[in-house]
Amino acid sequence: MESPPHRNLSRCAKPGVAERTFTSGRPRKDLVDWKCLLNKYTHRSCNKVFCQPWQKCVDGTCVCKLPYMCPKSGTPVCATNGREFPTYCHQKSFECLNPATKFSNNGTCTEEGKFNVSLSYGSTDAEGIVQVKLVDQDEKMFICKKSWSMTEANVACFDLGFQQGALVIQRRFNIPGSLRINSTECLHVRCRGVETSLSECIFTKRRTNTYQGLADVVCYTKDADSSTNQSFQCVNGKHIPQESVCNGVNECGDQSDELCCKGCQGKAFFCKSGVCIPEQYECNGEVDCITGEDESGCKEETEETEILTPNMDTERQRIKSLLPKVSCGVKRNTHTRRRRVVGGKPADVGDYPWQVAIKDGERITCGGIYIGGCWVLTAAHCVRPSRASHYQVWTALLDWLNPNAELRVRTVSRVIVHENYNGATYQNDIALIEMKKFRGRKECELFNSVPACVPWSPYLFQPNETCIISGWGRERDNQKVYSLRWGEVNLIGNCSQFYANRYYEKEMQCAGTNDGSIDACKGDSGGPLVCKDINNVTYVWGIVSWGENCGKPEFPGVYTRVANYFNWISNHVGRSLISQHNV
Ligand code: 4AZ
Repeated sequence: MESPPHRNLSRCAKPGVAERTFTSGRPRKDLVDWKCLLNKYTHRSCNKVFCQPWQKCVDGTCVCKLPYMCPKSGTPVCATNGREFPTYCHQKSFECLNPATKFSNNGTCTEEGKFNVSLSYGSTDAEGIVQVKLVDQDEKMFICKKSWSMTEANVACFDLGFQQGALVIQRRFNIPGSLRINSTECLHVRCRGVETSLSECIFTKRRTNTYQGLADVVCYTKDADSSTNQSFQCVNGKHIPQESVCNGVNECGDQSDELCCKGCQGKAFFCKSGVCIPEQYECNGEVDCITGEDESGCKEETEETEILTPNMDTERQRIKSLLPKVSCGVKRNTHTRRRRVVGGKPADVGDYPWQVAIKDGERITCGGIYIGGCWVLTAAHCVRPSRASHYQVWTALLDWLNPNAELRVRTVSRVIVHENYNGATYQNDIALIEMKKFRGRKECELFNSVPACVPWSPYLFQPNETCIISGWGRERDNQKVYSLRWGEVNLIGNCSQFYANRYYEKEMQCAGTNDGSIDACKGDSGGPLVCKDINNVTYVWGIVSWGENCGKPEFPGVYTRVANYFNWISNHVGRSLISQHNV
């Protein structure tokens, strides 16, 4: 949800998934998902976090976009090399490719104004009291300690060229006594933590009659670092105290201390994707959890906040809102609901607009999932490339004995089976069907169908979440089914306990019910296991693949884990068709 930055949002009801663990400063090793740490996730891992608007997600990593891909609208900014850029996005994209060229100021480049950070009164270049010279000021100023946290300190160190950020912010440096007199004047600074220069943060002038203390920092250098068995090693090599992990604050500087969490401590919000974010990001008008729950159930407040300095964080959000969006997973109109798998219930027209049937010759043999354009996802074991001309894709079908008016039939131009599909183990049981366009047409024109979204991260849905299967497969007593049926199943973790040596966690997903009453069965293969996110957007989380019998609780249904194949799918159908964030 994007909303104008001047409006404040607050939460009216906490979602059930937001789990908080408060501790009293003791290290909480049980907050960390150690297996997840092996993936070495950082702020550039788009399985865990959104990329910046000047980046795109490729193979799980945020990579730099080229400046020309930025939205055109915006005002000029000046970079540290004296070069002007048409917008902040253009500058950040250029910087992403050439990290030495940082942001300097909003507006054009002028001679008199240059932003500058320096450290004074330390014994090395890497430490000292922080001083900044703002663009429109002549003199260097100190920063108030009160506004100074690891977030700001990391940015100051990045600015000075220390790529791992800050080591500590609590060291006292000896400053000349005369300085203490006028140090009631200092700058407050607030950064988001994603900046590479302090000039991108928000500065406000404060006057108080009390000595506030001045911000200082020791930037990280290999020599200064000391690891103990109580410390946590960040992906960038830096060591931080164990008790700083999963607290919402990016102490590492690369966010690696906040991305593999089972819960959060302190003032942090837990995203169910296993990420801790600062509490202030909850209901701040920008989605931070990839699963969206930090901006769900928020109520709008009428309070207005006035922004005094050029706010590059607001500008970043504005750029984000201008990026192209794909439309998927949202039903067009909730049809006038006429009331009416193993178990399950009959579906109505328009209930499952991504569900398709695959007809091979005279029979409907499998299900499939429409994902946009002319593309249908199905199971590899359902199709053979050499039989492409024999297949038909039936869309918007309910009952194949009495076809409804919405039904559309398309022939197939191409079948792509995963190159590592293994018919013996059912590994990589995934295939794409490309439907033929009508002569002279550019699109497939399936007006009664809606594509399901393709999940770009394996962390979008978790075990125990309830999802939906649908299909024309057999009923429990092997009874034939002519009409589309659906049922709710739960995602099951730890499925090797049911299928020892046959279950591949990364590639497969089990789902079922405790009593086995709802299950996919013969004929449902290739069809969808869909899950809805917090905003009711539907994702194809699985493809019906295999299982021992049907409806047996000790043998849940096994589905192809679609998120694992996002890159494979996007390589064939094109990124822009399925990429929801940062095309
Ligand atoms: C099948 O034969 C099949 N209970 C599909 C799903 C399941 C079992 C068999 C899962 O196509």
